[in-house]
Amino acid sequence: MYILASPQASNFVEGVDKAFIIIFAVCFFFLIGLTAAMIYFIFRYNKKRNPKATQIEGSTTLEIVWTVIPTILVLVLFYYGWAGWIPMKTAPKDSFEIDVVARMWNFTFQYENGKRTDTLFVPQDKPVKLNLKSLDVVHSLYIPAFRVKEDVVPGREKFLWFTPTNEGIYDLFCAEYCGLQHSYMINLVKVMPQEEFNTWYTDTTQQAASENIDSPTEAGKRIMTNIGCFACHSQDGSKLVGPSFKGIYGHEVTVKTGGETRTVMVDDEYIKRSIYEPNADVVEGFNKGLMVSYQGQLTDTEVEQIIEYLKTLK
Ligand code: HEC
Ligand SMILES: [Cu+2]
Repeated sequence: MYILASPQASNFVEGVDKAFIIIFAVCFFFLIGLTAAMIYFIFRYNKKRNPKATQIEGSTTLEIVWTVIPTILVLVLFYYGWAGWIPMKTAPKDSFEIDVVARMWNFTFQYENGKRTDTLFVPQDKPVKLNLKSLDVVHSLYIPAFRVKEDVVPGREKFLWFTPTNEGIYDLFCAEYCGLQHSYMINLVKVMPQEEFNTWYTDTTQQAASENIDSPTEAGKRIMTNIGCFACHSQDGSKLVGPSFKGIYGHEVTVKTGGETRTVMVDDEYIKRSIYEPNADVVEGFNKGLMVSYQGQLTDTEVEQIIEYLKTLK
């Protein structure tokens, strides 16, 4: 019973596990009971023991019993499911809000102060509300240890909330098949005591670092890792969903622009356009529409840092 062995780390664990155990117990009881009755009937009423079959005309009492008991059972199951589900539908007003952007194939977490991460950092014992947004197809955000799961649907506002109750690191998955690298949409949730979280949250040196402290190439690589470019682009020359980044800068590439095929030089301008309007120039041999625009998600400075890093991939 995986769910019982799974860590229990949010306010929803009790309600969900209770519903699960009750449903499981009822199913288990009937599985054993029906199997036992079947085996008994096979022996008791076989041809040798019961050569002459009895004709049974029907029984009102029996019919009432087997209608009333299952109805009550189903209503009990419904009640526990409902009771565990309803609190998930309204997030407390004072929730700490985090925007989640899902795309093929990663989740990015964006905080109100501008911090952006690929691990979800949350404070312990405080309600957290995730605003879910998808840029391409349907994804689903699933945190087993918190017993929460919600589809992330393009063009629709969805949310999910929870109060983490235990410090620690837990798994976070995409639970809706969303294409080739779906199984790589695995991230982590880190639950920290409030004070530690505050220190992490207000520490903007990491942010500053990506802008000026460490070298622009390092910053570029980190941004690309965090935002998930390497899910589709390799750095070693192998072809994934998109072309490899190896040796891309300064080389010529054949692209389709509109209906027209042309050869262009990969320079700053071209890369910037590839990031902001990926479908303007489509590289020959690759599919249009897979890469969605990073307009609004990556600033000009960040794009420059990405370009600096791409230049190093000879
Ligand atoms: C969902 C998969 C996917 C993700 C994620 C993705 N790309 Fe792409 N990318 C593609 C595909 C497919 C192409 C080729 C088709 C085209 O040109 O639109 C492409 C093309 C490119 C090109 C042009 C390559 C060339 O050889 O001319 C660049 C540059 C690029 N992407 C950069 C990025 C950067 C930077 C990121 C992260 C910020 C990123 N891509 C994220 C799929 C992806
Ligand atoms: Cu997904």
